[in-house]
Amino acid sequence: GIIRKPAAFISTICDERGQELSYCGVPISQVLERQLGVGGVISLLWFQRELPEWACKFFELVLIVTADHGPAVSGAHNTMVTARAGKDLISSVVSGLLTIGDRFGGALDRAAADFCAAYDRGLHPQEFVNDKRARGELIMGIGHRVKSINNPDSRVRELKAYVTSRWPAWPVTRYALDVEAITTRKKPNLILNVDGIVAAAMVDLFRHCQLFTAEEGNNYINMGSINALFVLGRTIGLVGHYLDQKRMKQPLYRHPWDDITYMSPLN
Ligand code: Q5B
Repeated sequence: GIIRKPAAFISTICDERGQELSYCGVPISQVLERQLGVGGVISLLWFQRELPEWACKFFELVLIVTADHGPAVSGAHNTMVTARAGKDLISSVVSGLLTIGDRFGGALDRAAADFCAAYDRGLHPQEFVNDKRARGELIMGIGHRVKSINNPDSRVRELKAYVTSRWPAWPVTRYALDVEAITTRKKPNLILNVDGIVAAAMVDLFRHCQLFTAEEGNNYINMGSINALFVLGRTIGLVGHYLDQKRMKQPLYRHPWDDITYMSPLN
């Protein structure tokens, strides 16, 4: 018989060959007819399964609240500077996306891994905080440059209200909130931030929606799927900042000299 050449790629999430495009086996007409929404599409294309409505709505809520946080944050700043240097949409958006990391918007996966590891080890939240301090490590998902218990982050409040009213169980979110109660006693801005609440909620989602094995849930955390929610959400805002600068025909940005301390090592 004919020996088929082994395929160069295996792909499991989308098939465009037939009459109708399908996302993880669900025809696109069904996706629309059943109003699965963007959350349902994330559920199919990222997690290869139809997650319950409360989970899909959560993805959409995360996209809405992370879409933008003003022009001053690292990502928006880079996008605006790049747009004003005359670059195209993709270059400008990518330059903003590349700032996402531990300090800005990219703390979700490590926060998820750390909160759930500490919870699973039965570490008291105070022991977890002490342990991090002893290692000289920051707690991922804790702390904000401008938000604090005196200036609460309404995004976190909305997400917390949704999770605590819709999740079948949310022990890791509870744990993260207990950590926040300790860290905010040290400094008022050491709140559970937007990265932290999404991270903890996603661990509880993986563990309690009854559609993932423990191994699958851990793999999704390790693969970076929780950071992906912030990346996708913030891309909406970065496109907005690019269009905003272009619309206003903003000139090349040059940082003012009086805002730079010039220091030579030789004098
Ligand atoms: N301290 C976020 O720092 C920030 C501590 C801590 C223990 C902590 C910092 C941090 C962990 C990573 C994280 C996501 C860099 C943040 C986001 C999206 C955003 C952004 C926006 C949006 C802020 C001052 C003192 C020091 C530190 C101690 C600080 N954080 N201790 N655990 N986590 N967090 N990132 O205010 O004794 O004085 O030396 O890295 O979760 O990115 O809107 O801006 O939507 O765009 O600059 O919301 O917390 O404070 O670093 O100068 O520290 O607090 O050890 O103690 P700050 P620092 P000491 S959400």
